Amino acid sequence: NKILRLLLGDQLNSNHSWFAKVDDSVTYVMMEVRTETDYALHHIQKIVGFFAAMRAFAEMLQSIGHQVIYLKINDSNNLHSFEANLEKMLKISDYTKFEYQLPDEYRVDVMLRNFTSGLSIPVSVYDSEHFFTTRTELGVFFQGKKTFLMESYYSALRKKHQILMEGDHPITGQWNYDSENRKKLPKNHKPTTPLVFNTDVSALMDELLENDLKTIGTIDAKQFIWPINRAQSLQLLDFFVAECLPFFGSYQDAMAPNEWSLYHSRLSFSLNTKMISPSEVISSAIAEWEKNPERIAYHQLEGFVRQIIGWREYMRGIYWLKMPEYASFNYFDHHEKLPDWFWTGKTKMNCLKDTIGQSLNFAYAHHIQRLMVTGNFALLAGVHPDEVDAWYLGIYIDALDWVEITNTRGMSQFADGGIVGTKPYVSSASYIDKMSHYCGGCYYQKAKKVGEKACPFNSLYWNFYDKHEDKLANNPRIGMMYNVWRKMKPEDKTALLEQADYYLKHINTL
Ligand code: FAD
Ligand code: DLZ
Ligand code: SF4
Repeated sequence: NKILRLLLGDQLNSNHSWFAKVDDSVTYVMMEVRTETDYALHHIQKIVGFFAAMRAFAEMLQSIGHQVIYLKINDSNNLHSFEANLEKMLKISDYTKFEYQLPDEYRVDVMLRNFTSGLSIPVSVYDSEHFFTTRTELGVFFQGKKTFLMESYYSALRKKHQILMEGDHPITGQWNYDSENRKKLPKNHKPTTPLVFNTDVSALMDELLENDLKTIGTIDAKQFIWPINRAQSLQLLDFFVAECLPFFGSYQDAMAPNEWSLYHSRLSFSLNTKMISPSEVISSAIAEWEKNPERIAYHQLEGFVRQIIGWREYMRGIYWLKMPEYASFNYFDHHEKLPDWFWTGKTKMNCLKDTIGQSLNFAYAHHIQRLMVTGNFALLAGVHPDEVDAWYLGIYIDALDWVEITNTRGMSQFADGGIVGTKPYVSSASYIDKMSHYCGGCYYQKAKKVGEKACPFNSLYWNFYDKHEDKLANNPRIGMMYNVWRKMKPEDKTALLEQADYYLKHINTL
């Protein structure tokens, strides 16, 4: 008996039952391959983060006695795709069985199903033992329903897993604390300094430099900021619950210049690679709240639990229910290109300069920056969802198709016509100003709609509604905006549309 087990770069779950005992008949294989580095124009920190974490995981497995074959990016025998490497390994060795864990990505799932269907040895597929829900659970839950409300899935999962529950009721009697969770950062409030790791990854960086990899963004390879193993991931979790959780809910939608992390956990990379599990993240947050209820108000905790039990599991369920069609949805039939400055951050719009700038520097932006700054602008500018997806998939350290596409194409671009969101997340300057300290330092004037230095968000916002009236006017959550638009003086409307047209024609100079 000789088993070959594949481990993908986002399957670094040391608590998986595969690793419960050392078995000499099992060989694990991990590989750094160009098909994975090149499926998007990646941030250098994403590639380094994945490779460093994969290497650390392989070393950890070897140190406790497991047999691991690890193909590095520069190994001369590396054929640079999962299938090609596997095919060769299975040909030259006498493995009697091939095993893999369910991948999170549709593309890899199809590839592995096709690949294994041609094998002459038995194949077994295992769960990745990470998520609260299975791939199909959401589909079953919403069967026969017209809408897919995150809120109802979230409460069902809270009940099923008895998280912050007393029987069938939420412990405080209330599910939702959104009204307490949308505060601007007070002036002169200095958020906690983010914990970063300063790991020296320069040897790995040198290997990457020998390749012709095309990447974006900056890196300090002597002081790599992201967690690359379970111990660092747990350290980040401890830091989060101690320092950030007390403020998480209140300021989860807030934005401020040069504050790249605020009270966010930055656990998405550790979670998506499975170095830590959603269940231990939730348990740790709840335990801290139980220890310090006077320091951590309940709504701060619930706001965080909702992201993980709610949004994360929900997005995964939608992905598996709606793929592969989801990847081609384009509800508004948008076809524009992303402005050039999405790749450089060189724009006079302060909110976009800051958000794109920090994305290039840290491979990270928090949720509201992704949704209401870059996503909002791309939607107002009519950019093709393929372009928007490719940008998000490349630039963020936590970006994996299953959670990137549902958030980008779905929640942020409304390209799914309203599966994950009930209305498009677009705004004029007033929302950005309400939630951030960006507008004060901007070249553009937030209150100005037309003319010199008018904030582009203002005219683009009305232009979007005007252009898509047929698709949006009947939406009960937006009808009100059309009343305002229809009552506007015709000359004001024309001026707004002309302003928007001018900005769209000169988009690269904004
Ligand atoms: P926190 O604010 O600390 O939240 C805690 C955790 O909750 C996160 O680590 C994440 O696991 C989960 N979470 C929060 N919001 C969501 C959400 N909407 N969907 C799924 N999980 C959520 N998240 C990714 O993990 N990968 C992506 O590629 C990704 N792309 C996005 C693209 C767009 C356009 C938008 C609007 C959101 C995207 N998100 C993505 C969701 C969210 O922005 C990130 O999970 C979050 O910013 C990660 O930072 P954090 O760990 O500090 O999160
Ligand atoms: C993101 C990523 C990158 C950049 N490189 C690799 C790699 O070389 N080898 C690998 O196994 N995984 C990598 N990953 C993560 C994969 O994209 C991810 O495992 C699959 O998409 C399945 O979700
Ligand atoms: Fe962004 Fe407009 Fe505010 Fe400038 S004025 S920061 S462009 S919203």
